[in-house]
Amino acid sequence: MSAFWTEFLNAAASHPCPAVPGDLLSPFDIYGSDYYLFPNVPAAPGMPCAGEDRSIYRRGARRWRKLYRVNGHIFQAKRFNRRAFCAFCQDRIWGLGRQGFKCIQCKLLVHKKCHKLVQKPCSNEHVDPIEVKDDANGESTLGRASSVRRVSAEELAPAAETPPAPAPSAPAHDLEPGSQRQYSLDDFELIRVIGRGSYAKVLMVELKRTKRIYAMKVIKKALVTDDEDIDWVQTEKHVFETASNHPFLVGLHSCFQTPSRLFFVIEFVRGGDLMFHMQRQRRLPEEHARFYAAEISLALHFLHERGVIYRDLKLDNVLLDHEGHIKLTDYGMCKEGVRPGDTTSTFCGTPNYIAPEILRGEEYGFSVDWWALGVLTYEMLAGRSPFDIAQAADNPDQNTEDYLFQVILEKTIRIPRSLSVKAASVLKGFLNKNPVERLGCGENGFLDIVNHPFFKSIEWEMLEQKQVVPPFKPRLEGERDLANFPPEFTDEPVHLTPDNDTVIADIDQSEFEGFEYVNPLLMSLEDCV
Ligand code: ISQ
Repeated sequence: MSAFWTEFLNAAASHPCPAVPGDLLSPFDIYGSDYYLFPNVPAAPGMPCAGEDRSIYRRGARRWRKLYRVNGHIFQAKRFNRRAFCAFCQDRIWGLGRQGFKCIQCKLLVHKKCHKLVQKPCSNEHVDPIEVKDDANGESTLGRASSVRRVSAEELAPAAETPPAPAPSAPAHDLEPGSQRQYSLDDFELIRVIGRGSYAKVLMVELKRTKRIYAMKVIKKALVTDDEDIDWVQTEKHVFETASNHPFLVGLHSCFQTPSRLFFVIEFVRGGDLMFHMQRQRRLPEEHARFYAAEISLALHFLHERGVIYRDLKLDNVLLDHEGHIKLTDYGMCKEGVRPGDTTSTFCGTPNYIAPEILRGEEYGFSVDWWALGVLTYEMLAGRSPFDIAQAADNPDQNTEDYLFQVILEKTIRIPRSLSVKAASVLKGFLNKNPVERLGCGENGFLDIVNHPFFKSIEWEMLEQKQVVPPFKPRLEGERDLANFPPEFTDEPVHLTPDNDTVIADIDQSEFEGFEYVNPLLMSLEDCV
């Protein structure tokens, strides 16, 4: 059971905001009554419901670990920074990326290729691995090589299939006059906290030289030195670079690091996220939901065409710019290098948005993003999740993540009667539990979405050029107005805690080599200032 759902359901139980009766049907008969994601009417627009804790709505994405069971061992893919030898064939474990497997119980180390052949059963007791500290010349360290060209996160794919990492930029002192310079923390004034996730904190910052405002995502290295965690940083950076060319994806300004932290400097999107706005609107008119769903579709299609599955579409990750156009953010869950027809299998995402094929443990492709768009569109139109577990707070058996997954897998989704036939049809299309039959996943792919009756009024080319006026313009008084960001973030002190030498001593800095980056396009814009 995730902390989010526990908190969400407990809060729902202790603050029973009355749901609006009548026009909506409960998604599943088992609940007996409707439950809304945003169930109350606040005292004034923008105010929370009585007793409402807004942080409960902001749930984090997770990547579940892939484990391989053989003879009682539970193996996990592992990258080795030290010399390591296979307990089965005794040979050295070589190669880039996750070249070996380690039993999480007895710590036995083996080659990936040998793990199925291991005959010695797991004792469940720790046995000392054959792992030798690297020698001084570092000839055998793999961390250095892998930080430049890293095998993608979880799939144990051959290194050759991984898109090459961008060339690392030179450190500041090596730069030719006139070439791009590196940034450091001193270049920025930290203004406010605007967001927080399990790994990162997002700040609003000012680049002192130009006085331009940016968002800055700050990640503690100590939290990502875990083998499986480190790859998403690299993925996020790659996808940022791809994303910088699309109007509905947040772009990257620069990356830099300190001994304790990684910093992504990102374009600042001022209008807040859809979760924030949905909490104030209850549900959206179809016209508004159509506009957002269409812009999100274009962003997803752009990523898919470039071999990226987004895998973390949710209200919190859809930002609104000052005009009201959407921008997707947070690329840490993305899967790169996916060609048409390719599949992947990592169990990851945010529970409420995870597609049935992921839950069934099947191989999956771009279909999971169209499912998540269905969940999000449902939330916009109905004001609640299609998988709300209304009475779960009272019933510990239903108060679990497993129960939510069972609901996603098995229960028929009921569409509110108040919705139009076309809206109901598009929701049923995206929320088809069979990915082969899902809207956007057939032979015609994205064209089926473009041609769906729900989107009939959309002029797709105009939309992509931001030539369609958004249905809602966020209220903003000036460039630095943070009225659209949750006070639980903006009220937080903005400082970064001082570096702790003991924590830094444990960080393998070679993992982060080549992280520095400056977006050449944004740099040339800045030169115009
Ligand atoms: C850009 N602008 C506003 C908020 C953000 C949150 C996360 C990432 C980028 C952002």
